[in-house]
Amino acid sequence: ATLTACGSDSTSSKDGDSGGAGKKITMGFAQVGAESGWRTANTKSVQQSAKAAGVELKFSDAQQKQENQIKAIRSYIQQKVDVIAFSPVVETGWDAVLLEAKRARIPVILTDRAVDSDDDTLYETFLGSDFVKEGEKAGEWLVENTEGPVNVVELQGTTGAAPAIDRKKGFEEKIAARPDIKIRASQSGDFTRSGGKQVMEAMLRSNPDVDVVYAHNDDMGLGAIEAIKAAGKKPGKDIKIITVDAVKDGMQALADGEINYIVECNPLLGDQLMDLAKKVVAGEKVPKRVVTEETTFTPEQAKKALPDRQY
Ligand code: GZL
Repeated sequence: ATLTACGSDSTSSKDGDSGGAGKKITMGFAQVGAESGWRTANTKSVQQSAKAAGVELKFSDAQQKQENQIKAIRSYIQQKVDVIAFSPVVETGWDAVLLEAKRARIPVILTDRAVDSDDDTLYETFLGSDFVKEGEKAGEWLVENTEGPVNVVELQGTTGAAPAIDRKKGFEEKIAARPDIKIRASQSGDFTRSGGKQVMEAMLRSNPDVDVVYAHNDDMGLGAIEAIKAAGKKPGKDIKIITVDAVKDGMQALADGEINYIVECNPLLGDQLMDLAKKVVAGEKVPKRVVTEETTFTPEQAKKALPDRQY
């Protein structure tokens, strides 16, 4: 019988089906961190799907530091895993380590976030959302649901991260249709609740007449709600809030009327990732880009969807 990474006989593999006669594959996954509800849900999805797919998973949390992700990828190369998957915390600075993986003949799958490398032979496929489209959906809602001058403050995601760059891009493209919608301040809250709260406190002091907050994720939007309440204003009423993700806490605030609109970003990438990994290891052709399905939510839709939300 073929020995698996843990040295046991693959036919007796304890974690689900090892895919018939196929060898049980080992995946090295370098996760960004645990900065948000979205990330927690994404981690759970990867771990549960690996178990269900009979994939041996080596997992690391980089605490949002690129050097930790690079270290983790290097260790997976040394351990000679069958496939490496990761969500690049920022877009730049990956070519060297991805070249090492290529030389070691270990295929790489990008999940969730993208790299800006010109050499797309450095990864087999990129599975994740279209962040520009997410920003466009947020901008479209604002254009269609406000009249007259609108002062916006923007809570950006992690500086240099694909979702932060692209959600800003898509939003700005759409609000260009309304010159009376102006972004008065824009700063990174690093995708965290505390970051969103701190930045919003400062923004409220310098922009007392702010009408709308556009937060690149629910967690920063929830932090902004705390700051808005502390300033004696009603979130969702005095100051409207648009966020991205649609994790449970965000959807609850939406149902409660403290957030006005959420653009969904689906973290449940695990099953698709394991399917792509098995194909890639088997040498099968896979699409270079797999875009995740996702929607948008109003308060009414959130009330209906909340009971069934998995995360
Ligand atoms: C988006 C993902 C972002 C989420 C944030 O796919 O990379 O990172 O929107 C998370 O909540 O921190």
